[in-house]
This record gives sequence, structure tokens and C-alpha cells, in this order.
Amino acid sequence: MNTVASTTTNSFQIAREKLYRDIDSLNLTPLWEVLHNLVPVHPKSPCLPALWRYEQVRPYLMRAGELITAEEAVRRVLILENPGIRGKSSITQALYAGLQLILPGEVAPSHRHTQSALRFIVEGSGAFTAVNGERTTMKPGDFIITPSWTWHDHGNEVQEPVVWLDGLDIPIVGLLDAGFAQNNPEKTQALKNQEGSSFARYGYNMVPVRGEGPFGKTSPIFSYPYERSREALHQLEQCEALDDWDGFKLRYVNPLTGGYPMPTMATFMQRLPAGFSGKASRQTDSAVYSVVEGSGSAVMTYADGAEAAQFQFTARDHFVVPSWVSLQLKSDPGCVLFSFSDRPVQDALGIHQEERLS
Ligand code: 1HN
Repeated sequence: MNTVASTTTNSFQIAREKLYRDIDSLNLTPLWEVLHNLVPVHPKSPCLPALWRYEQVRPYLMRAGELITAEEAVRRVLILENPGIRGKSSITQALYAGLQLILPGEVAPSHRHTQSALRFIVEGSGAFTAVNGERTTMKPGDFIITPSWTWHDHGNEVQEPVVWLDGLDIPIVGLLDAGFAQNNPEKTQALKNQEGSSFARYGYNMVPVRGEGPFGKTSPIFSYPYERSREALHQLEQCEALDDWDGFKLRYVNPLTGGYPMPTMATFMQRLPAGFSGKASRQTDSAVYSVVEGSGSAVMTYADGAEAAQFQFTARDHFVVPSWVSLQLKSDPGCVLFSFSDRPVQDALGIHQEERLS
């Protein structure tokens, strides 16, 4: 660079920086210094791929069980924090996830909030969650919904610890500064409906002839039992060719709309048959996986081709796939995976993208 040009550049640079300082007290800042970060050429998430091995997490969850009651904690949960954004109580920029433990005899007191929650049962059978005056009994692999602003409490009246994955849209509601919460004066809510009545009304490809659903934009089914989802996937495997990327994968549905069961979170269950070696694909919705049965591996790759992660997973492990990181799934013995993501929000904005690589 010649001397004249570099002097000009320098004096401009100095003058620009003075401009930035002078406007700072007016809460002004130049767009041109940040434009490329605001509008990246493709998604570049600060989130990292991560795996939580249940074998490693469980002893700490049980230790928490010795140190604090569900009632004192309100919810006894170890948060799955994304290592790229520690301290934010989030597993992705949009979603919260945690593992919740409830021990025999315990109650997690009734409250409600505008954040929606899903539960995916990981270990133990027989605890219950109550929503809107109806209980549902938890079994491993069940997907249970707590709709926005509904009273909910959990209890364990059996003899074994029960653990589930919580997924909430906390960061989304936080981004919008739209959160409200309330404790219920009744620690355990009064029951109004018999267990199973929601499923009888909405769970068999039939719906009531009159009236509206109870939960607005959220599915009227608040428990999707694993035995049904599992059967669907195994039946599919008998009669349909597998998908080269996903194996056999189905999306949970709100029977009243055909859309996602929750306004902010999409849920999926997939089966990889024995010997499956999937092709890679990437999506703009970051996804959280819970391994239901079997074992396998996940290979993740960044958009520039650099390796992001390679995980071996087994039943009850959890892992997160950040936005636009490609995922390739493999399983020698076969496995079943549950997953959830922020896809309904991206669909509502018309920005969801998927790319299937070969
Ligand atoms: C919540 O209400 C539950 O009801 C679980 O089980 C996790 C995380 C943050 C805020 C509320 C539950 C939660 C939560």
C-alpha cells in the first residue's frame, strides 16, 4: 500500500472511531461494523453439538435427590446447558431442556406459566402429571404436554424414582418478554376428569362432534403413549421402504389441526433399523434427541466441511444438533429416537430450511 493511501485510511479510521465514540452516548451505533454478523450468509450458531450420557448424569441426579426435595426445589431438574452458551439455561438459542427427578412419595407443586412444556419419560413408571384437572400416568417413552398457562403438578406414588426430559420454549418466550407465572394455592390440583378421558376423546383418530378443544393452539391430547408410537414405527418398518436419511420417522400431530402438537415445539419419533447407515442432512431448526431404545452413532459436520462431533449413544442418552450442522445417524443393532425442535416457530415465519446431502 502506498503512503498516501495508508495515511488516508488511517485518518479515516481514526475519524470513524471518534464518530462511534461521539454517538455512543446517544445510544447510536454504526450498522456497517456489524452488518455481516446480523445477516450471516448461512446460520452460524454459537451452540455446539453436545451429548449427555445418562450413565454419567444419573448419579448426580440421584445425589440431587438426596440434597433437595422436589417440593423445596419446586422442580428438581438438572438443566442440559449447551456448552457454547453456558449460563443461559438453554440447550439451543430457542429451547430449554433438563432432566427432572421425582422420588417415591414426592409432589412437585402446582403452578402455571405461559411457557409451554413437553415431557419425555426416560426412566421409571407410575409417576403422574396432572394438567387441567386430569392425571396421566407416566411410562418410559411417553410424550406428555403441559400447554401454556395450564395448572400442572407432578407426583410419585410408586416405589421407584421417575426421570423425564423436560423441553420448554423458555428462550422464545423470554425473547418476546412475554412470560407470566403463578403458583396454585392448591399444592396438588383437584381432579375434574377421569384419567384417560382426553385420550378417549381425541386419541383414536376421532374427535368430539361439538365444541372446541380445551387448550387453544395446543393439542387436546396431553399424553401420547409410547406403545402407540412404537407400534406405528414397527408397522411402518414392515410395510414401507426406509428413508435414506431418517430411517422411519414420524411427526407427532395435533388431531384437531393436523399441525404440530404445540405452537412452539415439534416432536418426532424415529426408528433406525439394524444396520442403518444414514445419509447426512441439515436443518435450520436445532434439535434435541432422547435415545429411547438401542444404540448408534451421530456424526455432525459444519457447513464448511469441518467435523463438528462424533458421538456414540445408547438408550437414555441425550444429544443436541445445532442449526445448520449436518447430522448423519447410524445404528448397528437398531434404535428408536425421540426428538424435538423449534420448527413450528420457523414454519410460522416461513424460514425453515432443510437440505438433504447425498
Ligand atoms: C417447569 O414448570 C417444569 O413443570 C419443569 O415440571 C422445568 C423449567 C423452568 C421453568 C418451569 C415442570 C421448568 C419449569
